[in-house]
Amino acid sequence: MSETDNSLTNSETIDKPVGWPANQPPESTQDWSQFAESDREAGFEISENFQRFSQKNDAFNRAWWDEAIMSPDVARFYGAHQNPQPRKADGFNQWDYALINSAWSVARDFAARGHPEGRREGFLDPFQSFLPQAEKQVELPSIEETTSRIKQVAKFLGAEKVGITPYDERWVYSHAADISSATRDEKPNTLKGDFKSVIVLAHGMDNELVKSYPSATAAAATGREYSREAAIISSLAAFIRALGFEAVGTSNDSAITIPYAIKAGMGEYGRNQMVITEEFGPRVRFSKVFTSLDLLYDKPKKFGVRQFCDICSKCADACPPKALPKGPPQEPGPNRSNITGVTKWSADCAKCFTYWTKINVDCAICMRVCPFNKDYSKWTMRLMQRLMGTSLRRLMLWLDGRLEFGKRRPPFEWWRLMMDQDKT
Ligand code: B12
Ligand code: SF4
Ligand code: SF4
Repeated sequence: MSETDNSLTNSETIDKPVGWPANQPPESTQDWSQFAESDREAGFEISENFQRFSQKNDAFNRAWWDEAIMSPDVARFYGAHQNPQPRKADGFNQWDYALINSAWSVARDFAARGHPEGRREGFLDPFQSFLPQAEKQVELPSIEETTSRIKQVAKFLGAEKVGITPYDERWVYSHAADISSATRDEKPNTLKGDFKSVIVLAHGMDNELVKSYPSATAAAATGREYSREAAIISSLAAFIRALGFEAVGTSNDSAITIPYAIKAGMGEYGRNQMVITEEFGPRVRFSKVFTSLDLLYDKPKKFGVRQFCDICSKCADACPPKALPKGPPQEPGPNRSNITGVTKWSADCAKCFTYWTKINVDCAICMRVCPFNKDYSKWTMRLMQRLMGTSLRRLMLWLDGRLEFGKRRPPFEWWRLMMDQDKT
């Protein structure tokens, strides 16, 4: 990891937030003040309290060591792949669990291949590359052409959207969580390299399935993207390594994704804790490749999400355990599962994850009900999104409710889609 040389000139001239980054720890490898201007552009509010986040404290890992989250339901939830325990309810029968577990299987195979060495790729550890980094570096064309070739390959490999942002150490987990320890103890983060850029890839989730959240049927939409991500991100990292540059593919592991996605121009942050994109709304997942390649960077993209969220609370109202915030962005967040020193909408993730373990499947009601969750292949929906970014936003919010967008569809209807299409 290295400092980038343009940063110091910027930091001298920029009016930095008071006290920030006076907290920069001595072991950091970058001058964090270089990000002050782009933070402002992206709408990030970071205070002198800022601290990097340890993965041991996220809700998934806390469930292994923190009594506030631990319960017999957690073991049942984590065991649902091998031992799904289907029930009669629509969306939770054997067909539904077969679907979710099949959709997850490639991601789980990737995750499991490193278990003997104490690695859980894609969740706690970055993907290993079996293609060696070429000893001779390829001759690069202009930075514009190099960037466009990388984006072209990412799309060819299956990414639906690609954005690039500078490597920013602040979002890299201070520590990873160790799968070899029963209490998910901290271990050094193995994401290491002389990184300059982070390539963020977006993977749209299946619209028809997301309509039926929460259910095991709908949760296949999440599993399918983790499985696809694993293949796409590993292949993109392998491509860059074959050109002779460092590249590490990561999914949920290694670093917090959302700040990179926002800076890479994927979309805006919403009250539901997700990046809302113009193409898929919040119905999208992200993966990232860290690389030593110098590339052209994208800019944050704003289209009225912040202003819309200020007048909307559909996600917070619909959340069964009331895990989402209703007021303006705040700092600090509700508990140790929130990063310190960032003013933002923060969820009570212990409540969220505890709800998942009770229903024995992941939830995404807050994604389904969001008025930005629409099918943007239709021009009418694109028009609605446009109007949501104007002073007509209150009318659009009312219309969204009136037309019952975001209403849950019974999961059994998804199983009949093909039959219904064949009849017409
Ligand atoms: C752990 C985790 C969870 C956990 C616990 C979170 C926690 N705080 O412990 C729980 C169970 C809550 C969860 C639930 C969901 N998750 Co989740 N989750 C993650 C994961 C793996 C790590 C995030 C993390 O480290 N959080 C710990 C600290 C940092 O949390 P925090 O301070 O509250 O910050 C949150 C946000 O405020 C934001 N954030 C963090 N730093 C900053 C800084 C700035 C400036 C801003 C603006 C935002 C921001 O990101 C954090 C997301 O948890 C990420 C992938 C990744 N590596 O980032 C996916 C991720 C955030 N999840 C995702 C999704 C979609 C979901 C769900 C809808 C589930 C589903 N079926 O897919 C729900 C939504 C719940 C909700 N409304 O929050 C997506 C979001 C995609 C998007 N469109 O933005 C991600 C990026 C995974 C992916 N592969 O794409 N998740
Ligand atoms: S995923 Fe479900 S439980 Fe978690 S915040 Fe969203 S609506 Fe609430
Ligand atoms: S449901 Fe409303 S408040 Fe929540 S993220 Fe979507 S637009 Fe924002």
